[in-house]
Amino acid sequence: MRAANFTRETKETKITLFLNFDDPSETAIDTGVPFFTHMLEAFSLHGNIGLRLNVLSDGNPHHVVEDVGITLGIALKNVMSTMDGIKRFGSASIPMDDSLATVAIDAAGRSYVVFNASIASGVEGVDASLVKHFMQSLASHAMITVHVNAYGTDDHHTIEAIFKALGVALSDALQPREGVRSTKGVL
Ligand SMILES: [Mn+2]
Repeated sequence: MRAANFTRETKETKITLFLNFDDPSETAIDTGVPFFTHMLEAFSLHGNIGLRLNVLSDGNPHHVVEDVGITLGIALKNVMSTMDGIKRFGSASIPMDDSLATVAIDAAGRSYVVFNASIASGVEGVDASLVKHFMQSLASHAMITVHVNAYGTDDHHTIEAIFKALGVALSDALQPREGVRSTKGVL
């Protein structure tokens, strides 16, 4: 099964996470930051990714978003480590009214983030720098490359399109595929 559990506890947060690419019905998300919960629900639903996530925190959105990114990244790396071969590349371009987000992923052990998104002020403390920080936390712990390009006039739409595209792109990249998808012969 393409799934992994992970629990991470610091003085700022305690996060329990179950990530399951084979059963999207197993989803229950509560981060304590309503907009961020909404974003992860969009990620899960549109990516067809099961995500059970419970967060106890000091209520600081920065701590919650960063630490969920780290925990999700570790769980994702664990899922990939159980797979014999994966498609490796995944991408999605998702519109939402005025906004368009494109996310491209290379899940091959190389951690890198390029983040180009026009987000004016964000929603409920989830601003552009925090969305970027989430991607960096995720990418550095999962050892994946993530490119985000997004524009829009409504920050809610732009951020939501990014999270939907992230889910769809990730689901695409983690499709099982025979053999090692690298000219080096190893990922
Ligand atoms: Mn919404």
